[in-house]
Amino acid sequence: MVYGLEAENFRGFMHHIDTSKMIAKLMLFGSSEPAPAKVKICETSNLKGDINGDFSVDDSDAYLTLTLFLGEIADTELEKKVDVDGNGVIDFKDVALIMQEV
Ligand SMILES: [Ca+2]
Ligand SMILES: [Ca+2]
Repeated sequence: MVYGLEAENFRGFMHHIDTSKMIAKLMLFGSSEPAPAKVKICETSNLKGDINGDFSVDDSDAYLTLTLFLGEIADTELEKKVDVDGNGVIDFKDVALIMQEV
């Protein structure tokens, strides 16, 4: 059960990972539809945390991390790049570290 601002984002049954992602999106961007949704993954940059390949670490990278990788084991080169703190799992700390770069 949910009530209050943005409650419409939590209707029906949700997996706890999806609930976490939505809460983080709302906390980071104030909306379930953040502006950087148009970004795409690019593997040309070797900069840790830069997963859209624009050679800077910003909220677009944090958004991609949230929506695509959170909760996944970091075993590919791209996932290792997203695992900013290097603990082997893509988690909220990685998103927070990316957001510190903004
Ligand atoms: Ca970037
Ligand atoms: Ca991590």
